Order: sequence, then C-alpha cells, then structure tokens
Amino acid sequence: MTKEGNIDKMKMVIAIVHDHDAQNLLEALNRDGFQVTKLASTGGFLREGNTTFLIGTDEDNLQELKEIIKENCRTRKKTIAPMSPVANTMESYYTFPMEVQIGGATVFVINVQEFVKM
Ligand code: 2BA
Repeated sequence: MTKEGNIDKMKMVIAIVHDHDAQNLLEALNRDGFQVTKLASTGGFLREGNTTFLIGTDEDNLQELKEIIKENCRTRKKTIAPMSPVANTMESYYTFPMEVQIGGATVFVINVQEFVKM
C-alpha cells in the first residue's frame, strides 16, 4: 500500500538534502510506503552535489513525511574558502572565508493540479 492518496488532497514535496543523508532518507521513505524520485542536483551557491527528492503524497501524510525527513537529515556547518574572481563568476565571488549552515533539508510543498499514470 503506497501513500499517494487522493488527487484532491495531493501534494508534491520537493526536499533538497545533503548527499550523505540521502541513502538513509530514501530507505526510510521506502520503508514507510512513500513513492519517491531521487535526483542528483547541485547547490547554486556551494556548487556541490546535493540530492533532491520528489515525493507525491496525500496531505494527510505530510506531518509523518516531514518527521521522517527531519529524523534523517542533520544540519551541518561548512567553512568555505575564498574564491578568486577568475575561478568563478562575479555574482558568487567572495574574498574571505565564510561559514555557512547547510540543511538538514530544504523542503517545498506544492499543490498538485493533476496526477496521471498512463
Ligand atoms: P547551495 O545553494 O549550495 O547552498 C548551500 C548553503 O549555503 C545554504 O544552505 C546556505 O546556508 C548558504 N547559502 C546559500 N546561498 C547563499 C548566499 N547567497 N549567501 C550566503 N550563504 C548562502 P541551505 O539553505 O540549507 O541550502 C541547501 C541547498 O538547498 C542549497 O545549496 C540549494 O541547493 C537548496 N536551496 C536552498 N534554498 C533554496 C531555494 N530557496 N530555492 C531552491 N533551492 C534552494
């Protein structure tokens, strides 16, 4: 039994997570019956690989889904070295080391207008 549910209450959840959390999260979602698509993605700021999950589910399952994501994705701090202007584009050029906090997960919840499997 999956958790896709009824179209009137269907949501598309987009969750961007750290690569290191992706496998555990995927296993936990599968175990709990969520249908998932996993995409390899790249963060626009750090330009590092991250993982994006697309999860279509009934809104009744949203709370459970958010708890699973929270349990499996931890917050990390990362210090990034300065970049030279020649190494990168001007809009992301910075001259001093910066500490950024990443994740646990960045989550978007979108209403689904139509859902068809043909
Ligand atoms: P990145 O774009 O590589 O960003 C990694 C982390 O760098 C971010 O962590 C944030 O702490 C920091 N950061 C991003 N842009 C920044 C900036 N202009 N100035 C200073 N610090 C900045 P998170 O916020 O946890 O985001 C993790 C990843 O989630 C992002 O990787 C991006 O792939 C995605 N993401 C976050 N917010 C998003 C949004 N509004 N739309 C689309 N993707 C988003």
